[in-house]
Amino acid sequence: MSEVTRDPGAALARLKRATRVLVTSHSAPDGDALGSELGFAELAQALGVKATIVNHDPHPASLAFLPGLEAIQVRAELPPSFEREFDLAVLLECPGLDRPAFAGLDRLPILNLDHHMENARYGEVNVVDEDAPAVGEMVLKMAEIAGVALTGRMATNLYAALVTDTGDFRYSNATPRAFEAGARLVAAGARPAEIAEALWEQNPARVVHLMAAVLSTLELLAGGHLAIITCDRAMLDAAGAHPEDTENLVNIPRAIEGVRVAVFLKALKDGPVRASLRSRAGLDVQAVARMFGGGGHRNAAGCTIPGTLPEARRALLDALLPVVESA
Ligand SMILES: [Mn+2]
Repeated sequence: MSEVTRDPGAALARLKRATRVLVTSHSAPDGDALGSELGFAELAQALGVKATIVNHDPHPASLAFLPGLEAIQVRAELPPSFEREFDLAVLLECPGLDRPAFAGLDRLPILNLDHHMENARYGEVNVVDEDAPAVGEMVLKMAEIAGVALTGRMATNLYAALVTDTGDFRYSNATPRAFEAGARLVAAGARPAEIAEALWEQNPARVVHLMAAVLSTLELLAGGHLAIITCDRAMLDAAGAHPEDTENLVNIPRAIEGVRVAVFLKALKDGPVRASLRSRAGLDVQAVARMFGGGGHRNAAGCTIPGTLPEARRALLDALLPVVESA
């Protein structure tokens, strides 16, 4: 029997019935994934529930300032004894059970907390709110319902989740609800100027070298409405960069005048190819990502396409060009 609701109180009730929780999020974690995990883990501890964060992939350099990050376990597989160690798995920001990239998670009861439209409601308790600007905002609501006073660390982590998912309150999910949550987090000790500087103005030099190489691949198609950039293994190696350093590169072509859709193709092996899609209001790239088994939001989506880089590029363009041209 599974429960489906939008009420963060249901997540709180389920958390309180657990004693030791495994907290995780999607592979290649972003600001909402990591900020929500850290905020959630601290909330759990405040409620007397032991929380351990386990992720498949390391954090991007821009998020290294998040307080408590060093306690996150990064591992290729779940610990061998996880079924005995934990009595609940908490999946944050995961539309599908496969997103954390860990086999066997379903051997634990699952609390699914997410805001993606296509969430598959795979948990015992599923709290999915498509109107939440970030999962971090849902965790904030849980803390407020629980009456747990926010620490400066929690406020910082949840604020980072909120500003990364709303693009510093610039995207269409920057609703009154997002600003209200931001105000409460700032009142609780989050420092917007310091967080913005850490997030956007502390790039390691290798990231900027990688940016230069990736931007040199820029192509404009469909009369300048579609922009594509590409990253392959050689570029990554030449810059001394890491796979997670490609986070956010897609936002550069998205900012070109006249561009309706921006695509970032990442081919680090012979295949498959990871595609990140960004669009301007009115154009739904999630629908295109879904054609390849991916998902996301209307204006920010991703998918994995089989084949070599030229093959994946062709397949994606065949799906995307009609959408761009009809806009
Ligand atoms: Mn999110």
